[in-house]
Amino acid sequence: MVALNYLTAFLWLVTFAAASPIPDVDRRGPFGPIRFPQIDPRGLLCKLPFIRIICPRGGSSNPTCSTPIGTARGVVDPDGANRYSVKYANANRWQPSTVATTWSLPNGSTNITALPLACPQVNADASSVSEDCLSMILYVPATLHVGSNAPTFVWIHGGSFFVGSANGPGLDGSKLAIATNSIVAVIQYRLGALGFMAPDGKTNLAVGDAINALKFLKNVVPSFGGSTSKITIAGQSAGATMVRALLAAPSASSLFKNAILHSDPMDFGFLSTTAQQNMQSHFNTEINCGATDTACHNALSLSTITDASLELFSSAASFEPSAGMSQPMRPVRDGSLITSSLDSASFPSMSKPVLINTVVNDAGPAIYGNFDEPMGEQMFQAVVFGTLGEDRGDTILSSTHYPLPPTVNGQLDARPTLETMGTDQMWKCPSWTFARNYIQNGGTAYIGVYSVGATYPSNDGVSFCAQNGVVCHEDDIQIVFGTTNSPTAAQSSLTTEVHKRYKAFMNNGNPNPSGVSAWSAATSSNLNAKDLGGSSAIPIGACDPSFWGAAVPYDYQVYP
Ligand SMILES: *[C@@H]1O[C@H](CO)[C@@H](O)[C@H](O)[C@H]1NC(C)=O
Ligand SMILES: CC(=O)N[C@H]1CO[C@H](CO)[C@@H](O)[C@@H]1O
Repeated sequence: MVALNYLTAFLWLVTFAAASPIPDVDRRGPFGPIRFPQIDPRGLLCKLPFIRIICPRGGSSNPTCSTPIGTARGVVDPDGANRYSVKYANANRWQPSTVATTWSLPNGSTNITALPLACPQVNADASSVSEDCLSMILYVPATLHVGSNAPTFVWIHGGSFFVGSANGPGLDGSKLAIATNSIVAVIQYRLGALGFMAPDGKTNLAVGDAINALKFLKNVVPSFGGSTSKITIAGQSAGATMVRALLAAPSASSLFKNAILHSDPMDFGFLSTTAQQNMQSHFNTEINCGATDTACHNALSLSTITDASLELFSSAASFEPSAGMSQPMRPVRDGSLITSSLDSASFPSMSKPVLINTVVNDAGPAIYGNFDEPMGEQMFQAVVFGTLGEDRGDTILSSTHYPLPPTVNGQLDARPTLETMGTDQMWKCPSWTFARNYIQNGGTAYIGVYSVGATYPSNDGVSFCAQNGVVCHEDDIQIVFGTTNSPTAAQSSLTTEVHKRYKAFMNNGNPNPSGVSAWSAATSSNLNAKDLGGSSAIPIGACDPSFWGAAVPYDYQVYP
């Protein structure tokens, strides 16, 4: 039993905590290694002599823009767009944020070139974070002017609601902004316990931050040439879960028009209030402050809070199984901000067009990052049972969906099967189930699967992800942003295609501009999943409605 628990814990731990910067640092949680990246803002890179030349120098060409809340001052980004870092909201510790009413640089800075400091998180150098972190970076093509009515693409970074920032690798929005003739806004929000675990029981502070970012944008984008009625929200991994939370928040509905989800781990529903309270009391014990003792909360050092946050991140699944392993602190179905679960059990009527994307090997980093040796059948079964429990494990193992590969030279390696299963369970099948529910409730959904990617820095240590034809979790990010280093022809071509499609989608809710192949909307009889990077039909496999979500329930069905 001990061995099983250990495996359970192993499985998804590494998965998507690594949405941002390099290098990864190993930390040992109670259940095994957790890799969290260290912050390496481009600001630091710019200090390296050999990179300096491509960084903005300031002085020669500093764009300004007059907004209703003051003059924006920016720089020309190395990749060509005008770049403005700005604080969009203020918040006291564990209080709801409020939208900024004057244009100010992030964190009291006076340096227009500097990028925002990240929100406090584990393994970050004290000088690279600030609690005053509700900032965003705007990338604006120089050709836009008041009246252009350009769309805005709001990117919400991933990182398990625990790490990450607007400065993550590949997130320079300049090329995307220019290619789509849109404003790209890369936003930050509070992470971990600071964003989700107010000791007095307030929840969803980070979701409130994202809503305030949208309110801020709605107010200022016209000054930059943006249209208030063409705001698209997009995110990857936990960032896509945030997009899902915004789709479930009636108060956010008027703030955006379309949504794009990349690799949302939809197997996890929003937390129930009971789960939240259970985790909250654990956290309050950890910080040793009374629930409403504000003086005690404010006296806590940031490292005390991030340590307690890490403790909760690592242990939540052991005492609150519904929390799961990879993003235990996440949006809560609190009945006020988030009013529906947006899963098969509860779906209000939907109207916004959505793109729902995953990548071919979303589970690659989790499986191959944890198991670097071929895996025999016994271990395979132990992992399946450890991850899914007895009932679901039995159904999986007795189905025909997940055959083991043939033995080669006397050796079996079950990892490819496990990787397919993990991708199906956490990302692909629940995303497709979501799409079916979405369209049955009135919305329009397009499903995509990225079959060409660019290895994200956090996957560099996982050799599986470097293989030809493998697209690991996060490997779509640089394709979308057009920030792949030395792209291959296939990567360039997909980036060009995606930029065309996303531009059309942002403008009219349909990713089918002329000159690209048809991407049909999902219907209840055919999801029409589009191969992004190839032209294969994407097999439905175990995402058949009778299997995942029915014969084998998702976590959100096991723990409603
Ligand atoms: C402003 O920030 C940039 C980027 O981080 C840095 O290179 C530069 O030295 C800073 N300038 C000042 C005056 O601090
Ligand atoms: C320039 C500036 O005001 N930096 C501040 C950023 O935030 C940290 C902590 O919140 C302050 O200590 C810095 O002075």
